[in-house]
Amino acid sequence: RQELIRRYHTHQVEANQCSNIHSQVINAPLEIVWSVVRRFERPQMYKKFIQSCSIIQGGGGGGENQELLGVGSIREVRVVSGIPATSSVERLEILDDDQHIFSFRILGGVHRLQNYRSVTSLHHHQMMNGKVGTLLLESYVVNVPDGNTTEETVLFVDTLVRCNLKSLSQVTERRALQLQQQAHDQ
Ligand code: A8S
Repeated sequence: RQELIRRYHTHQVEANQCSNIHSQVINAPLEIVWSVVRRFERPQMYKKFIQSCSIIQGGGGGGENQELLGVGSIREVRVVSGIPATSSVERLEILDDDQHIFSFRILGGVHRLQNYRSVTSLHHHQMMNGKVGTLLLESYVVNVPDGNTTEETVLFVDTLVRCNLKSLSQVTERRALQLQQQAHDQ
């Protein structure tokens, strides 16, 4: 695991860039969390600031199946109103179903986060109550925009990432409970 974390979450950070890593323990099986994280075409499943998403270029792995877009696919997301941004064009960089690693890069759009790249990895995690949950790690690198400090940029991005991870926890924990309930009812 440590080797994997070193490999995927160590970023080269240039002088005009900043970087950080977040962790989130989720009380849901890894398979459920992965089924949500891997859906490159549906970030709005848990990212509350994203209003809609469309694939502007499919690529790799999936063939005709929209659910299995591969590396190189490009999406355009529209951001909800009230945020100093309107859209973002993003490329799928890593989708590893064996090691549960997902990564995308921002190519353009109408916002200030140039050269944003993030990597998300999922790991099995023993919960306090003895159940198996998920440990999620998400790291990012991004340019510090002209006129902003590193601290401001990290604060801004961290706020968005934390919101996304909170929401991902809620969505997947709810889904895990539903599945448990269904199994129990049968
Ligand atoms: C993600 C992470 C981030 C998304 C940011 C940081 C963004 O979608 C929002 C505001 C911006 O200013 C930039 O995993 C951008 O999506 C909510 C439009 C890219």
